[in-house]
Amino acid sequence: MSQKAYSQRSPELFQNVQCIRKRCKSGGWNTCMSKRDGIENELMAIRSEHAGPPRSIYLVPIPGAEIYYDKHFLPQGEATRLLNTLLSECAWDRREGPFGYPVPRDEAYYGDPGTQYTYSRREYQPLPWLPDLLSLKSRVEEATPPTAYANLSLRNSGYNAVLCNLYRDGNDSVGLHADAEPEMGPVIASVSLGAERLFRLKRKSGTVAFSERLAHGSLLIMAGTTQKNFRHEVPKEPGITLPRINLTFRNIVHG
Ligand SMILES: O=C(O)CCC(=O)C(=O)O
Repeated sequence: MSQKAYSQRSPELFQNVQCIRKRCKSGGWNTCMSKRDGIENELMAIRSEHAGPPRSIYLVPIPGAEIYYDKHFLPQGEATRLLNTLLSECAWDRREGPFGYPVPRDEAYYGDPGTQYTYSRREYQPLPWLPDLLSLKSRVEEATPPTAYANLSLRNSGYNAVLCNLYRDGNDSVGLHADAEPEMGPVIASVSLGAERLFRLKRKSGTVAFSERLAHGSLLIMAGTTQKNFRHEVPKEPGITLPRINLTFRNIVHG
């Protein structure tokens, strides 16, 4: 784990590590092996004490797609706090679809300057990052498996924008589509908060390749040729009365 990650996860742990490193230096790191071993053991003990549950992200085996899923990405309490904050703080907007009807969900788009893009005749201009979205972005970047980039021979450039979707209840939805605009990178990370909704990935033939109720606090990553070979949707489920927020982190680069 990087120094930055330690300092964000636990300032107290970070201070401990810094303090041990100072002791290493003052005692002559290279000359005293047994002291060094002792310090390494101490560091390992602190690491395991603070590491929390092991990461549970896994690759879902779907030929032609590259989907990673972590059902427990955010602790439940934190996910609930984030849901409530974003429900009230995002600049939710119900926009018109290509045929002049409102799309069946609210949206808000945040990102770095220059990450504007057009989808389905709607132009998305980034609002400046909300602090909660920016810190979540770092954690999503850290959780994204390096293979998502390595398999595509791509440099890991992280994410620079997030599209927030609010499904107020089961009557809101998103129809079958692929996130394959030319300016959009092929690695897309999606955090779900609130009501569990069905997320379906379908082949071009229409057969369902993946169908999962995305859990409160979960992380799903689409990479590889997923957008090329598949489309995804969140269908209407009229029985659902509670809201769901989905945050899709993207990397937008204009050529
Ligand atoms: O809500 C979801 O899980 C999917 C959102 C989505 O497909 C999108 O933002 O393009």
